[in-house]
Amino acid sequence: MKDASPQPIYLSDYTPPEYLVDQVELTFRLAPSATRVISKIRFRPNPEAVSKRFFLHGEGLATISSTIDGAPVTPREVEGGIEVDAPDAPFTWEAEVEIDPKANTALEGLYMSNGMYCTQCEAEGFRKITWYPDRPDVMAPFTVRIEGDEPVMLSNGNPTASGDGWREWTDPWPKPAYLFALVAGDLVAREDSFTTMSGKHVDLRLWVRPGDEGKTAFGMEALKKSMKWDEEVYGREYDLDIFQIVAVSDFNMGAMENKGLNIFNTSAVLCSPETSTDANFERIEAIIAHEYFHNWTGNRITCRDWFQLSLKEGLTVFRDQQFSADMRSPSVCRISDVLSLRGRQFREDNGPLAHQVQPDSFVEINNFYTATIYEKGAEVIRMLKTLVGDDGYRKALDLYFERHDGQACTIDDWLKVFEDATGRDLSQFRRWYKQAGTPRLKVTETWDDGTYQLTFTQTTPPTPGQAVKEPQVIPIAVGLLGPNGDEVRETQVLEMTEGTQTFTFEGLSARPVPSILRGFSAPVIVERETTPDERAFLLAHDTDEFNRWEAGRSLAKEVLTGMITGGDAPQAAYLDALATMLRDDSADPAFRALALQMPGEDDIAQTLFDAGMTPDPDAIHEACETLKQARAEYLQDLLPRLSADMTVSEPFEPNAEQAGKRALGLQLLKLATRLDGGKAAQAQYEAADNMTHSLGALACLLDAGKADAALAEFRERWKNDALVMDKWFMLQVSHAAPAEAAATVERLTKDPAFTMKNPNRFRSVFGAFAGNPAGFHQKDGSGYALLADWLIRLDPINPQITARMSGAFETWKRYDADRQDLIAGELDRILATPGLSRDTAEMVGRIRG
Ligand code: 0A1
Ligand code: ZN
Repeated sequence: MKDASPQPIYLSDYTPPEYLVDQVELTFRLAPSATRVISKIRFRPNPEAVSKRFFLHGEGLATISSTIDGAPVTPREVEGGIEVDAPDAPFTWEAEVEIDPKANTALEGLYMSNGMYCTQCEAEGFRKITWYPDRPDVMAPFTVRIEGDEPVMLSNGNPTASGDGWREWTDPWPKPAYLFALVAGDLVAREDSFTTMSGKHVDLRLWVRPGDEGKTAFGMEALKKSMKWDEEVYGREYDLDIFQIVAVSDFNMGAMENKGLNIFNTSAVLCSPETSTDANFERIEAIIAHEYFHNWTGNRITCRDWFQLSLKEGLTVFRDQQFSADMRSPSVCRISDVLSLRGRQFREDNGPLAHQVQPDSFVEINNFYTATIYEKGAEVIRMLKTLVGDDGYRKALDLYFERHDGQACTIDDWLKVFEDATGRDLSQFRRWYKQAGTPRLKVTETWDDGTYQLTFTQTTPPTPGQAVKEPQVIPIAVGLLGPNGDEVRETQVLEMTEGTQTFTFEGLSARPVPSILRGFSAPVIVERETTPDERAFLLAHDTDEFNRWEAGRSLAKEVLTGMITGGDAPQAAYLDALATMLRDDSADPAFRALALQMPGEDDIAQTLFDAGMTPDPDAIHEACETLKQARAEYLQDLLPRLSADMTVSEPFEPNAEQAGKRALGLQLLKLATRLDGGKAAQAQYEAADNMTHSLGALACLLDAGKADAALAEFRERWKNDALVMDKWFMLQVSHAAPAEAAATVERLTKDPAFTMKNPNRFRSVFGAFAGNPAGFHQKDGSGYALLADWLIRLDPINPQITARMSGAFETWKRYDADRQDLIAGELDRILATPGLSRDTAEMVGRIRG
């Protein structure tokens, strides 16, 4: 157990490493409960060091022996590791330690999943494997020898030697320890190859447990597409003889970019039409790309320290977003990215966990793998690209790779590259990294005889530890539409740098309708008084697909907030606009599906809170149900024709075109279910030959209260497929009626297939519970107590997942005093738990405030 009252680490305290590493040689003698790790490491003093202390990180290591240049040494135990007297000259450190992978339930370091050995070293897991300067600015080539009787034994780099009961791997590229990986067990591979742009042959392997071979085809294709795309778009070529992916069932996150040996959560790589939805395929394609792209943005160029995490993560998310946009529909991808940004990052940025893209301090780095570091980090890069233009961006990236290859860098290095490549001063832009909180952009306008003016005022609310904010550079993409719907001014990027700034458009023949923040050109909240008619006009005419969607979305939100607060609810305008949009057969079905999707209940709660009101989760739920019913009734005449049009007659392909049709088909089925009590859904469920259809139908049957038979059938059919069973758990919780959600969770946790040791299974129940706001926020506090009980139980097993899941409470200050008291009580109960992990203590402490 970690210390419960740990001290923060500060960016300003950074000092260079005292010793650098020239070479690492590791030998693993595998045994489930007593693995021996023998290390031989060449150190040399760092000429840039400010002290001479020889310190090695380590956690839970039983040291068998340690020597320097062959002579035994006696290390001194200090906080977080050991100190040893070492020469002020190059030397060789050798140590043998014993670790217990079988007892490792935290899934960090070397652990066992389903009988196979695997590792997770980011951020600070390597120190649980052996003594080492476990910091990303210490980079070294590794040679790894694995001894054991496992049929497959893998590590980073290229295979260099093997014999009976051992394998050797050599990674020539210097890397930080967090990119180390080892996997051993009974695995089978899908094999393929790729020829790089300079003609080099690369072997590709996707390793899975026997039985999962049928779920590897799509992942392999996605990998090859990613490799090609990175060559074509960024000029980046792969740099080893082999690239491997391994699927692991017990994994805390989605996947990990270990050099040449990516490790994936099974849910982030395994898929087949029978077992996976279109959404799964899309996510898998993006994650495979993300991890592959890290080879250059993260691995070849890594982070100096963890305060720079967004240097690799923001950039790599941006790159995977670009890739998905190229593989699929750019506007549909953009809308999905913004939905996720608003749902996760804006929520984070507007609560007690708000933090900078480059934080100044942290307690537990594992708690900083956040939507802000990842998704806001990607938005910041997207803005940078908008500001410097495509050519400027490409020049800067070329310079980045040329100047910093093989280095551990900072966000300032990154910005400097842009300054040097484009001649632009980015000192004000840097505030995007240093100021937390989502800027509000107030818009007012004037019209006077052919001259139209837009005035913007930016304000960013205070966030924890940061009361005052300076104006940021905001690229605002704007287009103007004439009264007949024609575009009278094409998209232009207005560069806002002041707190308040006016932009003038001359020579217009009539007052235009503005389309502001096209493509969501900056991660801000636009506040502008408009009429429902204007939104309906934009939904009908805007040439910018994002803003077309946005107009419909804000209209829906206005209807809902009006219904809840007794204010104006322009339902007629909304329904009419929706029908017009749906009838537009020239619009991509995927776009229409997104436009038909209801705003989430959490989104409405945040909107009400932002407007100075106290959201009532029950009232929000009621309003959503009422509007869903009204939509079904209003649109009913359209349903038969449109549903028929969405039929896919070709064999299932997880491509964007078919997926779009199925997505719209499912939205229509939801409407139909409100009218026919589940008849069409039952028929679809019975006829389904792919998971998108069966799961979508099952969700509708749950909403109609007619799912008992289908749920039982589904369970029986899929009881041996863990990833499908996760869906079975999740769906029941997310579709439970508010008053039944907690009881559903309790029932499911007693199901023999429930286990809290598997992060996917735990999340499928409790993540879904937190995502069912009316169920989670029941007035009597039963939802809060239930989640807190399970977090307290999970913490000693897996602190990382416990800390992440405690984020369910992050919005507590939005709610009424009674709910706040109930939540505060649960947060205090968690905090008072003896031996609480550092991860959970930090998160719950920050949420409690
Ligand atoms: N770097 C990985 C994600 C990751 C982060 C932390 C982990 O353990 C704490 C594991 C994986 C990525 O961006 O995909
Ligand atoms: Zn990443």
